[in-house]
Amino acid sequence: GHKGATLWFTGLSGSGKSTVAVALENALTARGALCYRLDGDNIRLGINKNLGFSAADRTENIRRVGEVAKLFVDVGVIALSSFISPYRADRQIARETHEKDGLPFIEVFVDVPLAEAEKRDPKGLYKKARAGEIKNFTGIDDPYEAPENAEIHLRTDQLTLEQEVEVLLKELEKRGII
Ligand code: GGZ
Repeated sequence: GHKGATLWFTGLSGSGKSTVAVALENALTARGALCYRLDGDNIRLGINKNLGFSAADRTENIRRVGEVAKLFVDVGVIALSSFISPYRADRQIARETHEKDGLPFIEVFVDVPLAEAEKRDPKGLYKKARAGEIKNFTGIDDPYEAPENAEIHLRTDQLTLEQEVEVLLKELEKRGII
C-alpha cells in the first residue's frame, strides 16, 4: 500500500520538471501506487485559465495548485506538482497548507544553470524572451528564487533520468509513503 504525499517540483522552464514527474509517475504506477500529475496542461488550461504570468497571477496559480494537491493527498494519492513556482513565499504557503494538516510535502529543486535551460529551449521560449517577444519570462526578465532547503536537489544536467527517479523513490520509501 501507499499513502498520500505531494512532491513539489520547482525549477526554471526547461529544467526538466515535467520529464522527471512523468518518469516518476510511470515508476509509481508500475508499483501500483496511485499518483496524479498537476501541470500547466491540466491546471493552467482549466481551473486557472484566468491567470497569466504577472507576479500576482503566479502567486494565485501556486496557491490554487497547493490547495488542489492537498485534496489529492487527503484522499491518499501521490500528487506530483510541476510548476516553475518561482517565489519562495508561495512555495512556503503550499507547504504550510499541507503541513498544518500533517500531510507530507516534499520540495524537489529541479536545478540546471540558466545557460543550460536556455540551450535546451524545447519550445523556443527563451529565444523569444531574449528578443523581447515574451515579457516577464522567468530567468530572463522575471525572478526565480531558488530553494534554500528543498528536501531533494536534482541537478538534471549531472544525473540521468533513471538516477533522478531512483533518488525520488528512495525518499518516498524512507518516509513510508510507498
Ligand atoms: C515563464 C512562461 C511564461 C513566462 C509562458 N515565464 O517551458 P514551459 O512554457 O512549458 O513552462 C513554462 C510555463 C510556466 O508556467 P507555470 O504555471 O509553471 O509558471 S508559474 O509557476 O510561475 O506560475 C513556459 C510557459 O508556461 N510560459 N509565459 N512569462 N514561463
